[in-house]
Amino acid sequence: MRDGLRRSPKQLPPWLFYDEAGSLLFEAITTLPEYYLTRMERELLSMHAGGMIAQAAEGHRLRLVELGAGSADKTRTLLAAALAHQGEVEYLPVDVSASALEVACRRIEAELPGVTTRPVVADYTQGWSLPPSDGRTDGQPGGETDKYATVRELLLWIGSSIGNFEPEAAEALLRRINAAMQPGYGLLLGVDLAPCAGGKCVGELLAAYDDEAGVTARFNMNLLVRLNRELGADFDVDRFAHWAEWNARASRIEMHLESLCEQRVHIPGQGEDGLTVHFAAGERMHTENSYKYTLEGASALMARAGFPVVERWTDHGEWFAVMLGRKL
Ligand code: AVJ
Repeated sequence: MRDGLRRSPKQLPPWLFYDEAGSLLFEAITTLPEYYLTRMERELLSMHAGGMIAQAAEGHRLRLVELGAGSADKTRTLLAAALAHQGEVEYLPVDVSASALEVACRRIEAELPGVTTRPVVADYTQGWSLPPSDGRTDGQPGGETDKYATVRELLLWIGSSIGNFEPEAAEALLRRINAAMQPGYGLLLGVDLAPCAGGKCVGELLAAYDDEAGVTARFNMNLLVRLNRELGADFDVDRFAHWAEWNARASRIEMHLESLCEQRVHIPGQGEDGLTVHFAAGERMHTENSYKYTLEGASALMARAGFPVVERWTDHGEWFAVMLGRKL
């Protein structure tokens, strides 16, 4: 945070949004009329879950691994389809929040008998290791009665979380994941698509990040509330405002916090670590990028990372896409 506030322009990383209040605000965002992403992805997943599972499995038993699972709300239709496919399924949600994982796993095991959950508490950008499959090792038969010879993994990275990464960083992360996978393993990626002729317009995209009810504004501003509470900073939240814009050149939505007047903010620290930050009137502090891809761009990125696309599902207007790639 200190590093980001000393930069010009000032910037803070988006993962700072997600304290308890921020996580609740994000949940509220996903139900906003303007925030089409969650709604459309959920629709694609529930409409095509059977096809996605069949295409990923190709006659093998699947186990599902999910990056940044959170409440795992949208994953349930995929798990239900996997149950229909193979009777039992192992689900390994990876998330930094142990509490979110615990709630999600308890709910899933109660609602979907046959699903065994194995939560993995980890920051997936830092690498992780998965427990072996069901006491057996990958590639081993599941027993005399198992109609599927081998186990395949399907990695879920949905919710368009990829949008928060610089495209090069997203590709590097997928490459690293790919290197740890076996041939045939799949990646199911949820991607929010860039505005285009015949698709969503910039106004509709921007509205998703600057909603009428002001929930996204509170989500953005909560960052300052958090810094005040956790670091004893003295941000006057009434002197900052939510700002969202579409950066066409970089193909991303940017969120900023705009200083409404010239002001100084103090963040206490030990000894030399205390920091006084000056804001000019109108100065913006960059808090989030949300990259939007074209279908071609997303396919090319997946292919470069070692997951050539085998199938993709989109709505008629091509607002959102779910893409399945497979390691060769
Ligand atoms: C969780 C990264 C997918 O970029 O749309 C929502 C976060 N920020 N509203 C997104 C977010 C503002 C969200 N992701």
